[in-house]
Amino acid sequence: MIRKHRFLLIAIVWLWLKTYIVYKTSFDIEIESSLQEFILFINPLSFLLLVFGFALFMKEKWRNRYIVAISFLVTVLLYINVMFYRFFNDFITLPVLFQTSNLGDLGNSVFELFHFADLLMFVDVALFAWLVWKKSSFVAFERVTKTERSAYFLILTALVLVNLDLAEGQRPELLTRTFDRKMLVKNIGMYNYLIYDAVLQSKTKAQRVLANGNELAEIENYIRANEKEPDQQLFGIAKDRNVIIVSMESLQSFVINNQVNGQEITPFLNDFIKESYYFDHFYHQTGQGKTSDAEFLIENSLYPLGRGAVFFTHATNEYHATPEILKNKGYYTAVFHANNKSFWNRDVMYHSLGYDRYFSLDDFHVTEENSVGWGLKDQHFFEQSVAHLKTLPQPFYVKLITLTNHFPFELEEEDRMVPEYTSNDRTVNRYFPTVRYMDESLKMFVEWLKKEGLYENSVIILYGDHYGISENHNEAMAQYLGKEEITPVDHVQLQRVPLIIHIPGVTDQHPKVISKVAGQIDVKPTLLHLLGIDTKNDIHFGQDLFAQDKLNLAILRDGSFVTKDYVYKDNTCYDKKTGLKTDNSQCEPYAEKVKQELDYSDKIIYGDLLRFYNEKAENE
Ligand code: GP9
Ligand code: MN
Repeated sequence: MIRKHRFLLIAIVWLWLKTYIVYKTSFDIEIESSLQEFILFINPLSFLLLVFGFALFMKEKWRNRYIVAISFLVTVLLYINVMFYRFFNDFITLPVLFQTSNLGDLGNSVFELFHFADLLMFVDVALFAWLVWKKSSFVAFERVTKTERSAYFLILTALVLVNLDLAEGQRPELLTRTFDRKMLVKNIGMYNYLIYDAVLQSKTKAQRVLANGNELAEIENYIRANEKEPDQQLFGIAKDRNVIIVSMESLQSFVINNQVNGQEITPFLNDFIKESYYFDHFYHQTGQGKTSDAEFLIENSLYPLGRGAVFFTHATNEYHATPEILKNKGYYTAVFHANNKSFWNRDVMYHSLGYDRYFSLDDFHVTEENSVGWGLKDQHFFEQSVAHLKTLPQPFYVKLITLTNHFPFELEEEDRMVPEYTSNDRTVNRYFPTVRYMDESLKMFVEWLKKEGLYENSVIILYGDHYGISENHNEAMAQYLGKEEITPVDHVQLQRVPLIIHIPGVTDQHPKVISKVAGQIDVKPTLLHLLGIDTKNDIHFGQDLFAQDKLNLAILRDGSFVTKDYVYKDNTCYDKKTGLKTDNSQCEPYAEKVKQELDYSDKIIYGDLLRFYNEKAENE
């Protein structure tokens, strides 16, 4: 019998082993016990048995071709995941897999991410094809009996059940709590995860149809109870001013007031902070949608999704974002970003957020000389943006998105103002000169604003969008920070990004460093209050950063959270000061709230609940 199905068995067993080898070599999957290792080992098998199993219903000629085709497709899937993981340090999900326009635009980065050894992954498929083509005796087979077929699928079913049972034992509620993708992949496997994801996706679609306005009422109650009174002195202090928001690509807080080889990394920002409100315990809360998630947080004060990029999955929802609110107050709203307009589905999403105009790639003059890495260099980007800005009706609300400080942090010699760092990690080394370059570009931007008379009557908000250095680079980061290792607490602390609020005539008189624990979710109500706009009927999860009793809390999208004294990550509570594990009861008071808040936010997005809110607002 083994002989009879030799080719099929070889293909299954080999792809199984290959997947396991790739798990161990290309992904960083933490294993804590031999049982976990065993689960990891068996988890690719059920999916492979399923997809290869269809071969048992085919005639010889088709059957062997089918085996080769499936080997190829599974390998492609595996490989896409490897590439994706190298870049995002995460496993791919269906919404992201199908936004091929984005994967195509990765361009140079893909090239960076490609290793020659990757080709080895496809050698076996070529060998299988050769066997089918040349060695028909080796791949020959006899008719499959009904009993054999039944036995095969029985084994498959048993395997799925055993796998699920073991996984559930490791992690109760595994399949209902979706935002820990690593945990899922570790337990049910990368392939099954995609099936799981597909089921979720269709559930998502159904959720919108089934949702009704009543759910919003409960959420509104929560939000009203959560709300804090704005600081009366600051409420309306920037009334009718222009708003200029800059998304600073991959900028983390650890470079602020810090040096590389004895030189300041962000001299401009360090000075600018001295004339601004600077938030030094401000966290990014993004998920897979990276820059776009940050934009989503800042302008909606809703959480992005645990899977996929909300800019892609729910771009046609009803939102009540800052640009729309300001537009209704007579502002002109525009966004500037020198990339393909469809990247992150921005062209569709910006419409839903209430933007009048999107200045994208086509609106900029981009040449070989003025580009590097992902495109137009920041300095040129700002220069050309200011030329457009001059022509806009005022007051305006604008958002500018920088690009040069993006992985793989490419920069020409002439633009390098600080040396690379020296470690054996090229990514970390190259991060510093590109940050320095962005800093210089920001300096020029502010100068140009002054020159064009656009500075005095504006509020300028600068924020870091998300981390630039992923945990794949912990070793070099530990070296840079002078630590032995990056602990879980260090890791969470590294998710801090700068937030700077600059109000000419106000913050230069009374600058302040504010150390409340906060996050991107808090920007929307804060800004609206500065502009003197009431938010008593607005749906938002953030709290005014200047409110006296603003909670010390930042909820990260993977379910981790930070309070004044504690960090909660992977079901463990840590003492922030010592970095050591502490009793879970310390984090307990927040844990329920965190879960609730993420859940409410997801409900709004999946159910497209703000469409009911808008109806209500119109009826008022
Ligand atoms: C792409 C730019 C970078 O337009 O915003 O995106 P990221 O990879 O950081 O999300
Ligand atoms: Mn980004």
